[in-house]
Amino acid sequence: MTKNKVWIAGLVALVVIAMLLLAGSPSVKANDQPSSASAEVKIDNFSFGPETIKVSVGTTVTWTNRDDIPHTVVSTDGVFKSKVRDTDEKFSYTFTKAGTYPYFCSVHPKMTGKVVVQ
Ligand SMILES: [Cu+2]
Repeated sequence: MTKNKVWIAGLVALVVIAMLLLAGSPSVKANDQPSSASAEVKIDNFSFGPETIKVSVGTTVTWTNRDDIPHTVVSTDGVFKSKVRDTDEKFSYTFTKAGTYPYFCSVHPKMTGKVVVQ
């Protein structure tokens, strides 16, 4: 009987510890997650502004076409590619790896920009 009680007490302690760990893990995860950062690039007057933008890994960059002419946002290395964006239309891409991502507008290839992910 007494041995059984000790065993049960140990089991209960284990369950309590497991529950504490489980309860604690979401907040740990939330702290570890890179804040869902975002950055904006405006397309206006046939240019991307800012032309070079530096962001941290996990950042979602949103391009907004403020021009009255359709544009696209196309990665030079094929990492991302928007459809033709008309006035006030947006395109977003989340950068999950560090690196330099040059891009251009496929309608006007002289329009270029760069996203630097650190
Ligand atoms: Cu364009």
